Amino acid sequence: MTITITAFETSPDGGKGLARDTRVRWALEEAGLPYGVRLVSFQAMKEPAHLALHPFGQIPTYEEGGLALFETGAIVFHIAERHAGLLPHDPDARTRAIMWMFAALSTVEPPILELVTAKFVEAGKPWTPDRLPLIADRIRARLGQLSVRLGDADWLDGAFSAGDLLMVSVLLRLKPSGLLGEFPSLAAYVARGEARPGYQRAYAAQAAVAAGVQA
Ligand code: GTB
Repeated sequence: MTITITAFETSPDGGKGLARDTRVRWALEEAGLPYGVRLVSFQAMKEPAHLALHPFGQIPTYEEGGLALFETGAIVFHIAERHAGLLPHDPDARTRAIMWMFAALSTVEPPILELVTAKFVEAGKPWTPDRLPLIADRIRARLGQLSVRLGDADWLDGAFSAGDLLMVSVLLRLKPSGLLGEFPSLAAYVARGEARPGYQRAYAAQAAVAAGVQA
């Protein structure tokens, strides 16, 4: 069955891999699944054809036969459930990997998104200079806890899983802030994720869009 995802026609990050189609591309690469990409403009994302796929007018979306999905957590979970390589077979280990998917999206990502909002969306607001250090400290607290749990392991719970894929994807957003560098074990964890051939292929594919050379 053909898989088609959507991605920004013009990503605001200029192809640095920070838009959320990268994590879906990465999951597809880890699973060894070919996929097509439909690029959408900011205007097209708010039009009825795209809103029928994504009620919030965002990317990425995922289409496979009659199935249409939005939300990267649900998309990565769908891929991981049906293909080898992203979830362990052992039932308890599988549930723990899914737990880490939720942890990435609902516990670690929110303060990181707050930082992005404060820095870019609320850049000139009078409250922003006071808010930024508070948000940074909330992120530091989460990173500290996460680094304790990771310890000197390569991945969060045994072999690489969809939990690591989402956690690394979430942490990557912190790179420009310098906060990740304060936690060397997490910086190394992210680097291990980035070094995976599947991530490299996903990154190259989204960078090709920004460079205007998408296959
Ligand atoms: N919870 C949803 C999911 O995980 O799928 C969130 C989806 C989402 O935020 N999509 C963003 C979007 O479509 C793109 S990824 N935004 C357009 C809109 O809402 O109108 C977020 C993103 C955007 C830009 C950068 N960047 O330039 O660095 C990074 C991440």
